[in-house]
Amino acid sequence: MYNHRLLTRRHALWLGLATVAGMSACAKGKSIKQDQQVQVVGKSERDFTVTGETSLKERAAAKGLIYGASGRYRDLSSNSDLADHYTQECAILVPGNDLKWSTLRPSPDRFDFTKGDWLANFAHTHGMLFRGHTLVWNQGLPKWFQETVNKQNAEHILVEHIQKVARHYAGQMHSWDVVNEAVYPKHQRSDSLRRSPWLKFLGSDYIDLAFRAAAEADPQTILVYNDVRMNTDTEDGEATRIAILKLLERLKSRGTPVHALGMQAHLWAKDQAPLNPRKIRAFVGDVADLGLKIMVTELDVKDQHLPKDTNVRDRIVAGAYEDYLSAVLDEPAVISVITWGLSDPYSWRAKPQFGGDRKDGTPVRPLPLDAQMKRKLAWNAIARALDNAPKR
Ligand code: 9MR
Repeated sequence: MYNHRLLTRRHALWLGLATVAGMSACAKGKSIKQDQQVQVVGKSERDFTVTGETSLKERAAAKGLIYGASGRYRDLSSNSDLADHYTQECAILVPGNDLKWSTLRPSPDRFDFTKGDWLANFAHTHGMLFRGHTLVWNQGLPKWFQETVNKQNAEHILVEHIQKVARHYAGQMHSWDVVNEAVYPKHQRSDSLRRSPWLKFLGSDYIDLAFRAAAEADPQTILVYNDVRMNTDTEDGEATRIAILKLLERLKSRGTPVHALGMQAHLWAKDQAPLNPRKIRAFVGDVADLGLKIMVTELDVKDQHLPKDTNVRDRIVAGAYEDYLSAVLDEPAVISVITWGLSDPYSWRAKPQFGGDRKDGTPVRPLPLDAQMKRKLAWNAIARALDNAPKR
């Protein structure tokens, strides 16, 4: 059980600014008209008009929501124009890479908080919330991990890492992605968990262990289970949604301190990975019924496969943003919209190892701002979804 003081602070964090009264007035089941799958919406008749010039963070705050983006030390510390746009648009900042094991742990016995601290200070200086990503993941591990971690020492190493890192930022974090991407139905286990090193060494209890260690190290932050692949209207998407719900139910039934689900939302805008707003709306409702909040944590839209014409492409990307957000934001338990980056050239999707720029040589355009920091239709789409969201 959480004590009242902490619960109260967590309520305040949940909503940034919203009232608890607004939360409880949740219009559960408010229906979504779009029952059909999202169509490719490059047609010129779709309206992406936005009223006024207000920033995304202000539009979000007007609804009791938090808007923000991930950013990297490397980019924000070297590009003041980019940094200015973060401070204009974002109420929350997430280090995209700088709090991963690979950055924090140059060797088994050394922690390096330099980049994370720079970002925490940047957020603090500009009145932004700060959130942590991620304490436990099967990727982003340092080179020494493989030859050092084994069944005997895994628990000690995991708990020590969480204690050290979560304590270092205790009191500064809005929320922490405690465990990232633990579900993977394609690995065909009965519990649908991913066959990760942590699972191999510690069994499925590593998830509970991590949440308990994080709660002890920072009792005031929102503890998030973050995952991907739960948005598509495919067999895998359905299996992922079911497995995530089961995992969250199991954690809650054991009293494991988990407070929110993070929905990564790396969208595709492609018929191979169609969205179904009705199913997504039902899923977030089911998560809310477990007493959890929901954070959209890593939103972006892949455009590598879309037509070259920028106008057509931007309309399709914007359509995916608005369709997705309209469905998700209908649920009052959703407290944040965070894009995975803010300006196109800094997106992970522009990196060669993730497909890089497009085969036709044109740069990718998956985010709200373009390379010149101009607002694109994707920005309009997010603004519209925030403007139309019910107030928390
Ligand atoms: O955007 C991140 C990229 O720069 C890193 O190279 C990569 C590996 O650490 O991680 C990317 O971010 C991922 C996030 O941590 C978890 N969800 C999927 C994101 C995109 O791959």
